[in-house]
Amino acid sequence: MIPLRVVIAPAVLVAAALAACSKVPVVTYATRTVEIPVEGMTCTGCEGTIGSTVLALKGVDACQASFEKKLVKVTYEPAFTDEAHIAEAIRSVGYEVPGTK
Ligand SMILES: [Cu+2]
Repeated sequence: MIPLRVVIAPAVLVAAALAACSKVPVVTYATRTVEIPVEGMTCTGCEGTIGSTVLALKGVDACQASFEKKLVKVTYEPAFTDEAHIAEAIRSVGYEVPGTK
């Protein structure tokens, strides 16, 4: 009779290998969330313009613009972009980001 542990051991190894492999595609980067003051938004259309512009940037995971709060909340991966780049994109579609040029 085959000892039970011999049967179990390979199954455990396969499970461990699968667990290790399954982590490979799920590469997560550190993210940072900032609220950037933006001047010039007057309606939800402005929010949409800024949202789609910022979301198109590489490294941006989320963007929520509020014309009422005059804020654009952005979650990004610092490995790929930074606040200066995001501010530049916002200015490029006609809005002001105080404190940046
Ligand atoms: Cu507008």
